Amino acid sequence: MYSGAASAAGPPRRDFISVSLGPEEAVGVSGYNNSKAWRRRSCWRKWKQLSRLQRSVILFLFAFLAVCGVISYASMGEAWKSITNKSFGDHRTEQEIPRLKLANPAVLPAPQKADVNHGDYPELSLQKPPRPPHVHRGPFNLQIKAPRRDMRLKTRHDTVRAVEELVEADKVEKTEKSVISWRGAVIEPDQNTEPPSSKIMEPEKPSSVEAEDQKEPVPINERQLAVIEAFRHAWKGYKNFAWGHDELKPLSKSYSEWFGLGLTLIDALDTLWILGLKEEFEEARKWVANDLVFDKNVDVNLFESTIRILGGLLSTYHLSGDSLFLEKAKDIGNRLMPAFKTPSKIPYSDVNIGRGTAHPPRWTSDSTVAEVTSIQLEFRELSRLTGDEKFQKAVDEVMKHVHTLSGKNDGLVPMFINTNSGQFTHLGVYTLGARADSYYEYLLKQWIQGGKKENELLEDYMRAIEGVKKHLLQRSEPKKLTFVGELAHGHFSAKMDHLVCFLPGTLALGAHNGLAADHMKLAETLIETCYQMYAQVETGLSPEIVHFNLHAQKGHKDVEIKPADRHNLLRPETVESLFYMYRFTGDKKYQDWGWEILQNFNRYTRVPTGGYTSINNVQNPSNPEPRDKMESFFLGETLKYMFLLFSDDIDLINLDKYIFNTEAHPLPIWVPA
Ligand code: DMJ
Repeated sequence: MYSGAASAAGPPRRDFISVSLGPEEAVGVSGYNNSKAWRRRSCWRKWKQLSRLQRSVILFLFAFLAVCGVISYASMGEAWKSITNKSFGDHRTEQEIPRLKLANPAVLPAPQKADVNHGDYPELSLQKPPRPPHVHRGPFNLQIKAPRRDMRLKTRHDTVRAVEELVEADKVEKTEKSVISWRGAVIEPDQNTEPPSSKIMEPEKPSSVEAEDQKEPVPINERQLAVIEAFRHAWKGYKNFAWGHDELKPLSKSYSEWFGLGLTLIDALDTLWILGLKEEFEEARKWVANDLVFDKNVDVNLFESTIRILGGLLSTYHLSGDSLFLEKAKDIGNRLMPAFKTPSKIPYSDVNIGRGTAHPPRWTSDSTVAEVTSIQLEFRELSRLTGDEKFQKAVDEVMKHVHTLSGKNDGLVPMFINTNSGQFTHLGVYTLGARADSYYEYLLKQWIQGGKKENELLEDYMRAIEGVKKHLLQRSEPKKLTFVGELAHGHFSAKMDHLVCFLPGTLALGAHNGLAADHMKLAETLIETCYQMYAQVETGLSPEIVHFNLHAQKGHKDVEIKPADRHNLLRPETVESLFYMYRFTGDKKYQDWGWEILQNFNRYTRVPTGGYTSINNVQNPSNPEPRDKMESFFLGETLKYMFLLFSDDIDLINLDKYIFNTEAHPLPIWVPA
């Protein structure tokens, strides 16, 4: 336009550049010249030949494309950042992830996880069509998520193609749902389960046992009848001498108080229901309705009252559908909440449920690791039922915190944690027994309760079991029983608490839920050991603690018992594991072993006037030295697990629908298998 235009003011104005052809350039005029300079000038000439309007349109198009380019680059960058940061809802820092993966790879491979949240990156999938389901390259999110909101459909053809992509992507999504694999075991989390950390919107109804009621009832067998008889006998003692109090003292025909909250009665409620003792249940219900009062100036232990009282009330609510139990559960749940008001949010061990104050034990500001990590199933369920997320938030925070703590040894945790600093204390001692036991149990059980989605829990559980295998397993002489010992500052001790006998059952439950098959093998070996802890003892009852012989000595059995450890508190752990083993294998020897144990309880711990008692000496059949105390867990756990062990009805508390808390109170799995 400007070039060559005449001006009155002077010579014609030459805009931009003048084109004067030198000898070399001139070559190009007549013939083909592919030099850069020539091409540039030729383009320029063409450009100059365009009308002003044409040039404006082209410039506008360029500018528009440039803007589009910048926008899509920025959004891709964002999406990529979220993909790389997300890592399965992982709360670890970038630096921690490689460290965890590298930690002793031979022993502990990191779980391979694929895909988490398909829903976050809609625009990217427009650029890449979905791959066939078997192709696993790159982050799944990039490959399979179809666009949902930002899709711009311009033509009919575009629409059809996009719909096809959506259908295909949905197919892929279904096939490639979150998969965690661990040593060959593939675990497929349930896609319908809401992650438990998500906001709780609607209170839940009780899980119903109606479906189970609809099918033909499986008749109760002889052994189950024997359990009912034992339970009735125990109940008779409790009713006559300790009604409404915490524990029966069957010899002195009196009672002892711990919290003054009718502990045995509450612990036994769901057992009454499961055993079908309707009359007794109704009587107990009346007491709960009329006499159970939590507004009391009394210190209770957070863990014990959670697993026995809160757990017992929640499971009874689920089994019976009676809202009285939920109301009571809410009441105690709220009264326990002050325990979490600590500098670290690791709860104090004791709460005054009347005053709303909490404190650690007098001599320390530490809490026990098993205690603060074994209240989660109950508080999470309370949130689900009430729609109030505060309960779950408090206990989830504890788990998240413990997950990040240092001081573990290949997943094994120390026994104490400080409520001020939030750090483990008394480092270097590792056990699966007292003060640590149910930490491991609840890792697995929370994972199952929440629909197998909370990968940190699974990770910690799998790591811990590898830690057990690496540091705590040994074989005894002469029978070469595999047992779980303890580690204290690098020194192995061949000591095993009876409490550890929860482990075979937990391992079997994990294997049933898709975890490594070698967990089941280990469970089978360990339950044999737990059984031997009974069978090798004079009364056929296990002591509280055994020491295993590591070296063969003439006349010595595998199991040695120290005088201070030879008591039996009517504990449930071995029958609990027998129950799981029978459910998952159908091997009747587990029922037979349980039957032997029941008979020995009857022989050595039954008090003729009603009730059963702990004993001081399992090695003396002629005088087992009764202690005059029936622990509440004998009715809450031991007899309940016996009854379930002898049952051939897998729907009697179906393990794909319910998860037992550590006091044997069944709570629903949020999305049953
Ligand atoms: C119960 O209160 C629970 O099983 C707890 O986890 C461990 N101790 C007793 C039973 O032995």
